[in-house]
Amino acid sequence: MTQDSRDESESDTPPDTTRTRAVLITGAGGEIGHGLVHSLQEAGQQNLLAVDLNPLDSSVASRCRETVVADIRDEAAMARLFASYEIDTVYHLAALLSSTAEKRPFDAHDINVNGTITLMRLAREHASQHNSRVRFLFPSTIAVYGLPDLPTKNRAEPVREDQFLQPITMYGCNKLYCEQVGRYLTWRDREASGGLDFRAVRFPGILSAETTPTGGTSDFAPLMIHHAAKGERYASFVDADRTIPFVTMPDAIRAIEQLAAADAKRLSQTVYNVGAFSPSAGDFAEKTRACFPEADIAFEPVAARQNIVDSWPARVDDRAARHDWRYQPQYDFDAAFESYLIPGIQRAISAT
Ligand code: VAH
Repeated sequence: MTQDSRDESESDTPPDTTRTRAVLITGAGGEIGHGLVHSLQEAGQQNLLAVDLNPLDSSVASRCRETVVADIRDEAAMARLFASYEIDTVYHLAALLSSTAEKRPFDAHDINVNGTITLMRLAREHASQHNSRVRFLFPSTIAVYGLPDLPTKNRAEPVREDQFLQPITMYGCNKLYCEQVGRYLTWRDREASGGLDFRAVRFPGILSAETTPTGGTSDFAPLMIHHAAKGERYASFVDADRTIPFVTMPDAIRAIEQLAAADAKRLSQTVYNVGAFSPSAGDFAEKTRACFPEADIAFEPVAARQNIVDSWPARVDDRAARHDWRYQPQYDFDAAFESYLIPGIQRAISAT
């Protein structure tokens, strides 16, 4: 190869600045995706690119510039989006959740790890071509924790981001590993003119008034409430005394948006806990019965699923999020029911 031809082949093609700036959301049809697409569009974000394995509801699709039905492991489909737009933010929500992942651990690894790493690589290459930082928002989870036994869990102070990182699920292992790769790449790109800016929120269980969860192990609480609202019996797969932290969907969405918007200089870490309230499954049942006196709720623990809940902290220490990017949940346990879940669920039922 001559010097000239090498120069030509290696020359940095200037980025096409006429391309539209856009935000990419994977798993856009999932529980968080639904709320996030609505919220970003209502905040004026015109150019949302939504990817999901299944066709999106019209309520989501109508708010997006482009929707793509694809598996996130389909590298060509993902690469086409990066080639067609100037993507400055990725919300990578697609994943197999904890209970499904226990049934299909190697599929979970492929989707949750290989799919995520491919997307990080594409985002990073895109950033370096555009001499920019691509913010890569990753919903992580309290499933990255693995407390050794129930007495230790019950005794523990609110758990910090660096404690008890011995997950007992494939999902927890997948998320913990991706957090580490994201942190590493962000650190590695720190002095480059373009690179990845990875940021993760470790979510607890999330309670949505609009959607019902599937495949997760925190599902016992939202399912209890949604079944009661529809007049259906529900048997919780964990016992009444079991406790993990929860947050409402609006607070979860606000959290990930706030972290996305935060000035990088204010971030002292790449991974943040967020919590709001930590009722037991029995507290959920009591509150649900107070709202729906006819509710038929039973406790029929399923050992495999209860063991997972037992390995997750009862409370998380989220002081770093509160300090660095002013995380402040609006709903406590009572307000979550009275001002968000019950009115929201009733609105959804009367609309059907
Ligand atoms: C799950 N909802 O149950 C998720 C979550 C806290 C757990 O990440 O798998």
